[in-house]
Amino acid sequence: MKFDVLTLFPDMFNVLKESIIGRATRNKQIEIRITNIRDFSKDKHKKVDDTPYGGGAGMVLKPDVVYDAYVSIPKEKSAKVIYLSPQGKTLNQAKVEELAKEEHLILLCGHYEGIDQRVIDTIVDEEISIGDYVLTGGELPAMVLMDSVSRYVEGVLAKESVGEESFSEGLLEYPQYTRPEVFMGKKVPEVLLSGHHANIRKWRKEKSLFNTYQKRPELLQNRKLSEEEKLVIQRFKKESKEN
Ligand code: 4GO
Repeated sequence: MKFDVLTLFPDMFNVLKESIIGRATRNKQIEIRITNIRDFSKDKHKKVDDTPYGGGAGMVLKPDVVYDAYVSIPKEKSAKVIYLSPQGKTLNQAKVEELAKEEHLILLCGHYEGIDQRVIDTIVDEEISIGDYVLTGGELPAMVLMDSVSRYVEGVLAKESVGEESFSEGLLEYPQYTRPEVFMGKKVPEVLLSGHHANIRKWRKEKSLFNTYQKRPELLQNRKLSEEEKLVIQRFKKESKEN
């Protein structure tokens, strides 16, 4: 997976040198290249923005500077250009999986009041938002997107850890425990010490369903439930009425 980022704040992306994404970059499983939009200013003062036509507060990124930065990126026709913006479709796990199928993503990060609409209309294939709130720039959303997508790239995570976690089946994660066996008087659930793999699978599945039912019931609405899952949820409902 190749990521290109267009930004005015390249140093913000140093975050991605840490941990799993840093390792994936060094292992060449993913490639992250950062282009500083300011390098494409034609101005002797390296100006990249200007006041908005029609008036109003703040500054707008100039279309020609953003366009020249975009053109400088070596790319195939298949490269997909994403603008991180509150106006975009909200990123979720299904969207992450879809983006992971791409070979090359170009992430455009705005700042200030945004980018001249004409260059957005010219180069952007898709607008994506990481949630319904406004940020000072598209850099954090771009990093969120790269992190979530990179998890699906072959070799970035240990085998099997991709499919098993929260949302992979449209459900929340089951609780995890590690040593010590007793912590502040609380014991690890007995079944996890039993070595009985079928029972452990069943317990985890029920905990996933219960977590989802309790914390994010709307996720169950958007998911096809098996007959067995429906029965388990019926039981939760009955138990919650009894207590
Ligand atoms: C993206 C960009 C929020 C998001 C942004 C989001 N705020 N929710 N701000 O994903 C153009 C100038 C957009 C600042 C940018």
